[in-house]
Amino acid sequence: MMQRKGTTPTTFDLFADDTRQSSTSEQIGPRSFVFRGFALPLIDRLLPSLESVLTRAPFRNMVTPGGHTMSVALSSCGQFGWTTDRSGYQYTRIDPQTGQPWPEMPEVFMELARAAADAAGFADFVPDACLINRYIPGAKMSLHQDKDERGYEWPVVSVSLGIPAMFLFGGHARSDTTQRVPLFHGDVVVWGGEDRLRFHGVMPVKQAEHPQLGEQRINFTFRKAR
Ligand code: MD6
Ligand code: FE
Repeated sequence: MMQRKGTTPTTFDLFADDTRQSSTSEQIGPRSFVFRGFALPLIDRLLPSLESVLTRAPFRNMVTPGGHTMSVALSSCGQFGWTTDRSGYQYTRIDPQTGQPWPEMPEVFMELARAAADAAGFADFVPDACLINRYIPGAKMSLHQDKDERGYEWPVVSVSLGIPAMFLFGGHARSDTTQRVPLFHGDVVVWGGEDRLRFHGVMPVKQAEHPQLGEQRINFTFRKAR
């Protein structure tokens, strides 16, 4: 079992009433946790739901306000989707690529986000936006803060699927030192409260192949945008 210096893994039960399974958690900030394998009991429902969302809102490589094409391909589901173009970043109700509302957030996505937030001490989380990111080998996410939401009283819940990645978890200044947190298929990270605006990113993803998802890493991030 992966263990990091300075963190205290604790064992707890997931979904105690049906698919009983234990998992470990690591605390990476006062109100930030990594829940290892937390998404695995739901994986057989998550993957078909993901496919259905992607049929209606396919991945696209967006262009940032600075004119760079992002190496991570994005889609969204829920009431709000996250888009970026030369004029800036914003949440929209309509997918600009299809002219249609973003696909509804699948029930199993909502369940997962809620359970993970609850495990981190944020009861009754009802996300209205789920960003879906696809990292192919070499793709990365530079250090940034998630701050396009209207308020910060709810956490960000981030789910990793597919090939591994090294998550960087920094502080409140871009120059603060970062913790390196390896993330694997099924891991869920939650950061909120005083940690909500901490800088974070993803190092360039290494070449690898996952039995179910192939040569890619899929990340969901759930937020309350409005
Ligand atoms: C991750 N992702 O992929 C963390 N933030 O583990 C993010 O922090 C993120 O993928 C904003 C938009 C897209 C992202
Ligand atoms: Fe982020």
